[in-house]
Amino acid sequence: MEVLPPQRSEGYEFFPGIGYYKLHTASENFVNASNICRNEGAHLAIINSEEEATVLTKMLQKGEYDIVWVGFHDPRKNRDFRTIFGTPLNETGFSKWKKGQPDGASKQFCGYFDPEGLGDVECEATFPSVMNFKPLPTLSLLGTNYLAFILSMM
Ligand SMILES: [Ca+2]
Repeated sequence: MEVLPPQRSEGYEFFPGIGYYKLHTASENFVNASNICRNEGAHLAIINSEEEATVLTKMLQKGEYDIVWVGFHDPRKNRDFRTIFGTPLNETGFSKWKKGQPDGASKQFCGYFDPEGLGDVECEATFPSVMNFKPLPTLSLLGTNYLAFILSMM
């Protein structure tokens, strides 16, 4: 059986059962942050559960950051928030808006996360970002410990 671990760049932390995350600390606008993630074989984090939101909160608190880009936006500028892969936000498993958000009807089309929830903001704003990739399904059959072992050997 051929095992191909996902691409991995430096600095990703593994959270068992959830995935690999990295806090990209340099502030970028949404498009640049998204491209930087893609170049690392990852994507802006898409939060699928409270547990995953907790992971992001921990990462922010460790770095003492308030706000990060995550992988959702309003691509048609009509308040139909979707992930960067096109899934409606309310189907992701985590769509808890921060109190008062979203509030940027005519000008805030990109999505952020902070420990109080999700928000919309101008895409030209610059923030750190959380990059994520999840173990490939074929590899998860082998168990996450095995995958972590493979990656630790790279
Ligand atoms: Ca807002």
